[in-house]
Amino acid sequence: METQFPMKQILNEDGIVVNSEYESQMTEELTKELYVMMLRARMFDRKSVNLQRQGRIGTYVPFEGQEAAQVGSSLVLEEGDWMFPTYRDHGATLTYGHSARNLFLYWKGYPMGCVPPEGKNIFPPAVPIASQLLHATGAAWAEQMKGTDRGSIVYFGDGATSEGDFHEGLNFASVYNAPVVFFNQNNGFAISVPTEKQMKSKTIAQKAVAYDIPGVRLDGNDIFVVYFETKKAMDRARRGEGPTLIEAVTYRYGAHTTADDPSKYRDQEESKRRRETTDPLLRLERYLQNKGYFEESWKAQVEEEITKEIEKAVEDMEAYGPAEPSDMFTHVFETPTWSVQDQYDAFKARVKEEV
Ligand SMILES: Cc1ncc(C[n+]2csc(CCOP(=O)(O)OP(=O)(O)O)c2C)c(N)n1
Repeated sequence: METQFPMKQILNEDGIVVNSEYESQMTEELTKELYVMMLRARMFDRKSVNLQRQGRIGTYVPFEGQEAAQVGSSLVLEEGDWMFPTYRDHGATLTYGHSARNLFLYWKGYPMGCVPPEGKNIFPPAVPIASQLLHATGAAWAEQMKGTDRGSIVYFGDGATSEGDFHEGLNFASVYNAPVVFFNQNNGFAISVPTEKQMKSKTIAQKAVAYDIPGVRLDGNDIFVVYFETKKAMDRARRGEGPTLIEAVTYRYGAHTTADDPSKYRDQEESKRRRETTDPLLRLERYLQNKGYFEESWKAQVEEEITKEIEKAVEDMEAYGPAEPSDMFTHVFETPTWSVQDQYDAFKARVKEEV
């Protein structure tokens, strides 16, 4: 199966082009944009982890190591396309236009943190694993029925491919030829379970065969291959040729969330080695250097601008006081169902007991 679904790569770890298929489109402008967006995503992620450690936001889900997969795939979207992220995809949502302030507010417990800017079709992060594949398929199918050329991209992890919703989403999208890009980030783990303990399939891309749709396996730390192959899949969807399953092979360096300890289930030397060798940001920096596009002063200026943007977002987030815990009940339905009301009542009784 690995030979039928070989891992595509454009840029190797040393920042050298090993596949010239898209070289004419790899302009200095695009390369720098990809770099800036990846750097921004990384700085946002690191800031969020620090904010959580200082108790200024709640539990956070880091994505360091997955920047190329998230930024490269989201930068191909056009206004009106739909994005269905998980809890780990802030690099993608930020690149597509979500505000850093609202992303911080989400992790502070504010429902308004889920609200995207006007005109950006970004769904709230899906916490139930794989549920969003169905939403993405439905939205794409609706666009198809309306006769637009808009599509959906949906993000999910390797663990999500063992859920029923994954199979229902792919099957339905295949049958209805819905314009969806199923974008899998295979980061090697579903919390603490390594991919090889979770499934016997050698790749995730091969799962596309069962649904008679294209399956593509990519080096998810190579932003060029992610960008151009996602663009190809999205263009295909827009032309009415149906869904694609993309497997971006990547790695998360840190914990599953700030609430767990990766040293309990993973060799930390391995994470350290990978940071030094396969880091997506470093790889693009090497390419920029090889091309003579890179200057330290340019990087310093970009970092300064991003720092300002992030600090302003933190300041804006902190202007909001602590979130209201009852929001989790009052923002579910306009008129609560009996089960939500029951849970709310039990919550209120418990809080009273504890005060
Ligand atoms: C339906 C459902 N089952 C179980 C969980 C508990 N859970 C939270 S994260 C996670 C692992 C998900 O792994 P993966 O899909 O690979 O995504 P990753 O977190 O690695 O990005 C599980 C099982 C859940 N959130 N939803």
